[in-house]
Amino acid sequence: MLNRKSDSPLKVSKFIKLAYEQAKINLGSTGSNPSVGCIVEKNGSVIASAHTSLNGRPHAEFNALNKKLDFKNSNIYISLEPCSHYGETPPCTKIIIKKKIKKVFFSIFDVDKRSNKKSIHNLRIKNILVKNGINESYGKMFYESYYFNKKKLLPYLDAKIAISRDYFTKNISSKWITNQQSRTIAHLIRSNYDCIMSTSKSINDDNSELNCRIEGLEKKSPSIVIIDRNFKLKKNLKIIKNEQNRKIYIFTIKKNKDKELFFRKRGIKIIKVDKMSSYKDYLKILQLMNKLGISRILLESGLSIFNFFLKGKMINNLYIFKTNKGLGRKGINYASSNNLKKIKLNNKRVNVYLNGDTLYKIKIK
Ligand code: AOF
Ligand code: ZN
Repeated sequence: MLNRKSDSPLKVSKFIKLAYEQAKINLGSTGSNPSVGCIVEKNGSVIASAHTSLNGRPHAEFNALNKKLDFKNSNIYISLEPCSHYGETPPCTKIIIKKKIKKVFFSIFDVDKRSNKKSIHNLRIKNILVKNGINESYGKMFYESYYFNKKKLLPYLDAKIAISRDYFTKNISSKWITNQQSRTIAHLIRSNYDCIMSTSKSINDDNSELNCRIEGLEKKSPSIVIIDRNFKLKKNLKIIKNEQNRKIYIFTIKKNKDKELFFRKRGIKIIKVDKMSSYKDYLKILQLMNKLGISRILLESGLSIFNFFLKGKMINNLYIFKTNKGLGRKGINYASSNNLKKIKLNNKRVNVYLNGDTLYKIKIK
């Protein structure tokens, strides 16, 4: 029986919230594995906490319980159902049993068929008390991209765009549209994705690095996918130096032996596809990306490809950084901003101070 007093919903929910704080640490850095967080509590005190390791292994529960501590009769709070399968690591339910944990609280079920709903039976037959569904609606939001990956076998696509008050995405006299504060928040957002997708046009124009320039988060710079239909990416770009040794992929339909050799020497992968025009072609590209282990993509590009993905209903969430000043004659767009203008921004403001700029997060799908 769950003890009413010591397991009050408020207390359980508080510890699950802490587990989510752990899960957030590696969101976007666990590949095709979900980022899970867990908290171990004994007599009201947290005795261990952990999250899924970078690239997805070891799992959160293993990281928390693989310590020389007396876990007997403690409670574990996990953001996702603990796994029950033998995969690349042994089942987390097994270590929970071995460490004599008394109660297991978790938020939502794992959609992976190998583990889905199996933990309840596996733990209860060992006399461990299990309660699921804690802070479930938050969990469904947090794991939306993971559920999407598993169901559709496609990466989850979000987009980020910076615009002036008068809806320009380019400034003829500066590389930047938004201010430094906005750019820092943009780098923080990048750290929650395992891939940034952009085009050769944007990267050639801006010589952008597309990394996380925040102290401590440098290692969280996502992989890069460059959509480069006609293989126009320049050779002398900052990104090509690849100082962080990130994975960089170029998707193209064109052959160019010289360029291929040049980029390959720098560790950049060239992926040739037959066509890059229709939604079907891009769906194939996304499927290839899924096979490469890419799970969460942030699209950062100019308006053309942005409009294409938006119209095709392929974007899930959109971050808009908007300045409070117009660019007037200094503003240019290479494609129409009408789709952007149509997006209703009321009540979509993110509560962050950006010294005059504003961030909106809009759920598109
Ligand atoms: C957990 N805790 O921290 C994570 C879990 O290939 P494997 O063996 O690593 O298994 C991958 C699956 O494990 C993944 O699809 C998901 O079901 C689960 N992820 N489970 O108990 C964790 N990341
Ligand atoms: Zn596990």
